[in-house]
Amino acid sequence: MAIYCNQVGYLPDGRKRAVMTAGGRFALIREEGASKETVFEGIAEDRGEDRASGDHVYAADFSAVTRDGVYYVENEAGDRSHRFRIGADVYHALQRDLTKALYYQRCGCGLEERYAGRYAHGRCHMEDAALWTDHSVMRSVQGGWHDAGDYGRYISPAAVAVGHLLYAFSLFPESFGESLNIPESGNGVPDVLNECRYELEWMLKMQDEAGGAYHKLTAIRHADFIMPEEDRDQFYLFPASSMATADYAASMALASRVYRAFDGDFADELCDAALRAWDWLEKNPQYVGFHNPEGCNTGEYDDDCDLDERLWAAAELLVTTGERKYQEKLTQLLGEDLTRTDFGWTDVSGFAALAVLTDPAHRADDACVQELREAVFAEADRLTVVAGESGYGVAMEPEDYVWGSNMVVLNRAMLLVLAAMTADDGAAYEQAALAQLDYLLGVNAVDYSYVTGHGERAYRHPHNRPTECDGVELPMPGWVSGGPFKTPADAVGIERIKAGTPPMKCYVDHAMCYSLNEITIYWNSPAVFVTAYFNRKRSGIGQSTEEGMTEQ
Ligand code: 9MR
Ligand code: ZN
Repeated sequence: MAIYCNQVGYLPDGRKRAVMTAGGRFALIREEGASKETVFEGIAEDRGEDRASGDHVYAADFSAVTRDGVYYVENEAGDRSHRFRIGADVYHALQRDLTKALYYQRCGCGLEERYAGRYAHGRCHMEDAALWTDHSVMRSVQGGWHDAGDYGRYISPAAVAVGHLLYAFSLFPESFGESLNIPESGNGVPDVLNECRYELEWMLKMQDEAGGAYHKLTAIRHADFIMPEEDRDQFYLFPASSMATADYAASMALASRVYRAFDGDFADELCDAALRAWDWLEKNPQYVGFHNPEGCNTGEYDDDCDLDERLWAAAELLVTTGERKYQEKLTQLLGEDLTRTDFGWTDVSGFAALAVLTDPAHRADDACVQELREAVFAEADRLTVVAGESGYGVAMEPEDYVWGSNMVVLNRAMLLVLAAMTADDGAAYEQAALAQLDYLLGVNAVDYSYVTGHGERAYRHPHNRPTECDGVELPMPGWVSGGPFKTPADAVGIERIKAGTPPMKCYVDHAMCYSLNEITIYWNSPAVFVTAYFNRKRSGIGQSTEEGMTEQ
């Protein structure tokens, strides 16, 4: 019999639920030193069969308890949940570590011990890269973040990660006061922007003469399990795609607005890069795809549709410049058969909604605003129903457990947050968003917190090359796992997970499980957005602060 809880903790004013696989009475026990006190008792609600896990589940609701402290849930049989906290600050250290994790991905520099502690390592990937189309042409493109457990660097994932982070900062700035202890800390700029700038400076180097963004910068094959500074493989710049270039235009335009208040020259440079990328898109109105050449096994990040990326670019450039031509493009693209609510690397349409609906100057046409609002509410309503029907409160159908399913969970939480911020009464959306964090942090059928170092039973073996090679027992804290995948694609996962295993249980905490347990920059970044939302100063669930919606 299991009792699954949010192992990190619950907000005093949020809904608090644990999920049990047997019914009956439960008790909430408060621990203080050696003393244990039963502070709440209830009868678990029968939630029936949960489709994604195959479990019959019961919800133990203890929302009534709001007092700070350390607790656990116990059932009639004496089974206990992991320990967790209740407190207004339960997600503070989590948000900090989720953000700091990106520092550990820095490429083209060494990680010094005073910032990286025992995860310090030497400078990596300092050699120039060759153009894939002409190996005799070399370019200096050092910098940026390693994408994931591999050492490649890819434009669409970079743009999306920076997008999540910059929106998190610009909408919830008061959640970003804490120092990350990175080299730039104390320079007067919030550390999340210092960290993003490391990626943006690299992105500035990733534009070709015509304004296109190189699709990726990788070797031909993924490196062996070696430290990054030991990887001496030749890296190549692969040709621009329309998807990468549109993501690039969008993220650079967004960044130019955010950095304007801190560094005007840098903002100008970003804006200029965005405009040159837009120019490339205008000259290349047809889809320009990317496929790995024969023999290349590094990330492909292919996508058969570039319209959502163009939509995002049009929205960001409209909000950045106010120019009519971007509105026209936005209107035209909204006439296409596109989603409007996704925040992943294949589908970035939700960013267009985010840009338009949170624009303090309301630059977009009313019709466009109306259309995006409706799309956001329709999807948020659908997700709220899906989450309500899930025994675990997660806004996922069984078929949604794809490679990197935790990204889907977090992107949906972002959409619910956007709905909460846009609605007159956002309380229900906000509670649904919070339930997604519960799932990530332990209210799931495998009893793991999917963030390293956070929770009594946090997963410990991310597929991440430095983690396997650095000789340190524990991984860096703050990494989101890709999570369950209904059709595992790596050898260990295929071997360990029996056919017919329910999707939510298709997970193994094993370092070789790259399709189940890798880390990526763009799986952490939406978690930063969601935790930053819940870490902002607020008077209660459902009450967005005014600052959230206005410009710095
Ligand atoms: O996240 C990507 C996933 O959606 C794809 O199905 C998978 C296979 O192409 O690739 C994943 O992306 C990986 C990328 O190719 C290389 N860096 C690590 C990424 C996460 O596993
Ligand atoms: Zn590197």
